[in-house]
Amino acid sequence: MGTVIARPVSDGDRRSEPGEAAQVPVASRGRAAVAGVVAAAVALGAGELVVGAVGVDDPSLVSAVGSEFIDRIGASIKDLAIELFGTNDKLALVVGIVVVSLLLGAGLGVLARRRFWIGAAGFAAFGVVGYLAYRAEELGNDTVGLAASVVAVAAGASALWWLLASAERATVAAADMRAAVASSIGTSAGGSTDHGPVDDGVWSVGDGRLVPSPRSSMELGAVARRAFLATAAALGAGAAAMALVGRRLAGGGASERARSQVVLPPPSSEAPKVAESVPVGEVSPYITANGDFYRIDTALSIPQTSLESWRLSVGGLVENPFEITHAELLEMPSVEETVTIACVSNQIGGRLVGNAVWQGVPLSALLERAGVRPDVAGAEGQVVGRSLDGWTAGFPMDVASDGRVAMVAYAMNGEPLPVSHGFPARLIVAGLYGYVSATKWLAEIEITRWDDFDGYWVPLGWSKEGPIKTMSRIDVPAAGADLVAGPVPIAGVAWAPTRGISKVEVRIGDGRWETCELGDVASANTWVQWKYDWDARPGDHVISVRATDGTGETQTSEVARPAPDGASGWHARRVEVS
Ligand SMILES: Nc1nc2c(c(=O)[nH]1)N[C@H]1C(S)=C(S)[C@@H](COP(=O)(O)O)O[C@H]1N2
Ligand SMILES: [Mo]
Repeated sequence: MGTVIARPVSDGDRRSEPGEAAQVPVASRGRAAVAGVVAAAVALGAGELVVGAVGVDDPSLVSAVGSEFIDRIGASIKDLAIELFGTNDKLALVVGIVVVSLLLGAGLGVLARRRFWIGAAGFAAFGVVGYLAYRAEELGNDTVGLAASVVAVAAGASALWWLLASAERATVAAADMRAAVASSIGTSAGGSTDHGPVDDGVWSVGDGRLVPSPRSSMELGAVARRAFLATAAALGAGAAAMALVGRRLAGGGASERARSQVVLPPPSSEAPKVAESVPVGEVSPYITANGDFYRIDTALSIPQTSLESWRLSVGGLVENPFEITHAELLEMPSVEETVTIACVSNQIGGRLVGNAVWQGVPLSALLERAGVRPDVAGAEGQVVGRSLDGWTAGFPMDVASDGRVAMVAYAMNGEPLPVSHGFPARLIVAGLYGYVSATKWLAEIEITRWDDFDGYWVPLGWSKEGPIKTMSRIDVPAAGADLVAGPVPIAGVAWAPTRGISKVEVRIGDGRWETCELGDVASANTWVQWKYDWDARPGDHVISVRATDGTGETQTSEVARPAPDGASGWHARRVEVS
């Protein structure tokens, strides 16, 4: 009996097909890489879903890994990260972790083509890293981390298995197609005319059994490739959906719910209201709106809490350590104070500084109730704030008792503290950079000896003491602005919290220092808006600014980078006047 396909295509034949290096059909490298990427996405998505469904307020595996990264490595490159990504540094980290995971997935996919166990082992290793990071993460429940890791590994490995099988079918179909085409060219093409219903366009009879016809082999090849792509796309979409649902479930954050229940008491003393006195174009408003306030912290997942479960404990070297609830904190007499806080990482002219009205309980009231032991009441002592996620900052006891504004704040600009700014309570200490004082998501105040404890950033090379340096910033005109000759307002802000600002001067090029007009301030703890009416002449000009603090000391021209104790130097801006 004549056949259309002289040499039937079978598995046995395919193995000996010249040009096919593999002895067994394997997925192409490209498809295997795609399979690996999608499988890694499935693993990440499944992990998110488990955390969202079971853990609710626990951080995700990705964020646990990110936190570990921050604590181990990230901290030392914090300034670089802020420089590169600004306050999006956390988003950049998460994106980075996801991208690296997907790339590793691609590699595992390729390795797993012939030895699936390598892929499975790779996913298991992923899972172990995720789980260990989770255990190290203060916020995470270990059981949730274990469940998320196990499910992520199982889902990722299963997806890889499935996709590789699908990719193999595409390879097999492609080989069938090549073989079928080759053989149909090698024999009497179109032989079907002689042989009755042997070739219906889909199947041919070869050696007494059905084999794909040349045409249908091509179609089958295309079908198998499409099937692989469809499976990969569907799993990829499923991974994204799991991640989104997981994040949505987790993001129903307890703190956001708790915050909406807070009813703020009226403060026992109100902060003086200050009118915007230098309303010049884009100059920073005197009070920074909560939504515009810079955010800097190491928290990839914000620690969550409910009003019922939150406690503030005050302890350490005190006579009467105690714990208070949220309700008890809000029942205590409170103050309202306008205070400018700044980040030590703020560059000259940078935006990591803001001014807000804070309401809270004076630190002195809490320390008095606890009864600080006399041997640590002075320079020997240290006040350490510890957050719900284990971050710490410490400042000298002297600072707590020298009469400056220092409080456990629970409201910011008349609203309960926003979650990203420390809900339900944080420390605010006038005159100190945030990294040594402004503990957000406050859980504990501990009195220690100055020499016995270093806060989070100190072992990482930052100065143990962090008084805010006198600084001034030009807000208008904008950098590189094209200006027209004539009157041009120059304006900005200057700050030296606790000392206040007594004078701000600007200089055009190498000209004389000109004294600026200053706005009103609530106290020496806030920045001041300043303005100078410049009669601009055509040309290229560099505008510089410097401030003098309330003690009469003028801001140094000496340029210092933020590390280890804050940037210094005069802010300058080049403009063009035509
Ligand atoms: N728990 C916690 N509190 C923290 C930090 C942190 O990383 N974790 N960062 C501090 C730093 S470095 C600064 S500058 C301020 C910033 O406060 P903000 O984000 O409300 O502007 O918070 C401080 N409080
Ligand atoms: Mo900071």
